[in-house]
Amino acid sequence: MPIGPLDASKNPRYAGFATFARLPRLDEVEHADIAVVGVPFDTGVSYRPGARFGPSHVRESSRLLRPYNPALDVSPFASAQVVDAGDIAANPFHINEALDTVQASALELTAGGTRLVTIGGDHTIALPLLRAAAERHGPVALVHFDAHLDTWDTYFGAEYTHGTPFRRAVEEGILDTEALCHVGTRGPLYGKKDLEDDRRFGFGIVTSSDVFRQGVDEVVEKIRKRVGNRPVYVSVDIDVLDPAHAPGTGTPEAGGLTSRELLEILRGFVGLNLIGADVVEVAPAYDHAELTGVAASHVAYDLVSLLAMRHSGQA
Ligand SMILES: [Mn+2]
Repeated sequence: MPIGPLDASKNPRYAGFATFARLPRLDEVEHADIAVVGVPFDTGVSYRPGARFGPSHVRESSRLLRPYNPALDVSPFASAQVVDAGDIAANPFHINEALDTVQASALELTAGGTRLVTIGGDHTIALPLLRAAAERHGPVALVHFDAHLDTWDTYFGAEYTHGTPFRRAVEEGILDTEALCHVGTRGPLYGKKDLEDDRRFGFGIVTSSDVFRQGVDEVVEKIRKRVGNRPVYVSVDIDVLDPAHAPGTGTPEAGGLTSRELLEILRGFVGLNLIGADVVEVAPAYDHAELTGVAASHVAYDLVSLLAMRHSGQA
């Protein structure tokens, strides 16, 4: 039997250590099927800093998550051993070294078949996480929720930033270019070439406007068709949400998804061959009333639920 979260009838939810959803730590179990791990790193940001405080904020905002997920009809913490694996100690002064550390740690954590849901940290960390995923599964499909494309080339000549991870990933051959999709993009770009480059890399785009105009079901259908049964990695930049739903982030753009739309799309992924996921760019200094933290913790909870369903043969 998996060790579950602290019993809320005996330990008040606001008391005790803030592990994700009050789950046990990795060192308290013999084997983890699914681990939530933090990467407190924001050296790759181009605008507002602060996502290094994301993991602790999301954990603190996750205290109210309960053990049964009615939307997916699963008790994720009973269907799989889920743990909090703490934080990966990424060097804040050397981006390349930080990327290597994240990749090595992800490989170490997944050595026994453990699936990861990573809490960022800025979006730079998706690159080493995808490198680790590709080492395990070969080039992976990617569903990328974000206000931005994150396929730009360089900033100030720097190749590894939070605006460039997916261009690097395509260049490195770690993505399955038949099955790439951005969801929720919007806002001004530098020029049309941004979109042309992105298309050349193989990405399909479901814009924020498409989600509004076509609706969740049609969008889910499109994504599922593109991904098929390939191993798929889901990367969620919390700025995919409208600033009304997630003000606590580094590069906010108006006109984003509601947290309801995002959760509903994710719930449409039941049965996909999900192999890992991240939720990034939560920057608590700009948050209010835990809006962003709560949204991110619920997104992570649904991702954990999808992995738990997959693990236990419920999907
Ligand atoms: Mn991003």
